[in-house]
Amino acid sequence: MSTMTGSEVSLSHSNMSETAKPSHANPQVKGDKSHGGEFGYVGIDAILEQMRRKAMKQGFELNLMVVGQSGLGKSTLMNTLFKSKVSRKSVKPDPEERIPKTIDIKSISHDIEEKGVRMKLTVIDTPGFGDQINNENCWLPIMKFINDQYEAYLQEEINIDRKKRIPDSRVHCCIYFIPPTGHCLRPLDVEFMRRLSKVVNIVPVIAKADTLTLEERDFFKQTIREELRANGIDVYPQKEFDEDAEDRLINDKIREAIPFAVVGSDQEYQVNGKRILGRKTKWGTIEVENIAHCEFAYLRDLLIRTHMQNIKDITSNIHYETYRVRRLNESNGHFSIQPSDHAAVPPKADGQHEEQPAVLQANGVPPQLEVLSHEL
Ligand SMILES: Nc1nc2c(ncn2[C@@H]2O[C@H](COP(=O)(O)OP(=O)(O)O)[C@@H](O)[C@H]2O)c(=O)[nH]1
Ligand SMILES: [Mg+2]
Repeated sequence: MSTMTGSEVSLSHSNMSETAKPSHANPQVKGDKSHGGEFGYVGIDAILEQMRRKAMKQGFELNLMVVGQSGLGKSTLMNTLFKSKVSRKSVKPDPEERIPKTIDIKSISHDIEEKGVRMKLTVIDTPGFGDQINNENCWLPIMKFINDQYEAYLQEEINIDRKKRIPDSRVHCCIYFIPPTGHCLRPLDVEFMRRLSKVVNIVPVIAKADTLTLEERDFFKQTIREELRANGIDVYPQKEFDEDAEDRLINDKIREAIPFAVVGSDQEYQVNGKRILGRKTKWGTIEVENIAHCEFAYLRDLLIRTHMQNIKDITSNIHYETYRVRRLNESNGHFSIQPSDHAAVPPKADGQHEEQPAVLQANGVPPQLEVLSHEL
């Protein structure tokens, strides 16, 4: 399994083939340095340009889910994230129907374009999470929604006549909004993240962080990190999926900084001649993209600028794969195939697979994946 991405691939300049004929090996690629006359140049690095062009043509897709109590600023933050109205403002519930029977999960897609790069962003809003008096099992409809998307993908994938590009509605990342209480996580937060972190990438954030003082914020962040650790909750970026020392270095910094204390706003203001997104108060304007004010920029960079491909790769290679193997094992329960030694999915470090069927419990690994995928 590789989570290497096009943008992360770094090919050192080729000196592999001393005998390669250089004369015709200088593809005239836009933006490429001239290698004319350079002996031994094969042009392998031009693959990057090929990948770039292919990716540009296809565009990018990201499916983000936001979860948290109403009023925590989920819609506002999504609007902030993409500086456009990508998500609807929450609607005040009608007093007659204050307790909805089910959580109504809504997806809203937007096509965004920046510097010629197209991106389809889908925000999946889960209004009403944790709003009821009894919040037991309120994670269930969300878990079901996530699994339903995996199922839809699986059904497309196992079709004999499958589409070249399977429509991807899988949830790539779930942003979980923690209320800014300054105390500790609530049992509901722990329960949700403990269960959901096994099926989806979770990025916890402290909502409305402007309500906390700097000391309160640091203390709360530290408390949350300790509680996540104590409860064996592995949020994104998961340590076990770091691929090398460089990954580990970058991701350790992120792990030390989570949960990001964010402030959202879709209002623009003029500050020192610059237009900024902010929240104007009696005592000043909070600039949401200013890292001296809040950590929104860290969240945006993680989701879009530095880790988007990795978030999608982990969804596909780990979370979806785990689901796929479980489903295929279930429907092929009568097969008695010996577990193979080489796993397609690395085992979960915490070994917590209490809700998985026995075949996964043994080693947390899909033993029959290869054989079954051929059967299909
Ligand atoms: N103080 C503060 N208020 C916020 C923040 N983000 C949103 N709000 C306000 O909180 C209210 C609810 O926001 P909304 O985005 O609709 O919350 P949702 O129900 O979670 O989608 C609105 O009045 C927002 O203007 C924030 O970061 N700080
Ligand atoms: Mg909302």
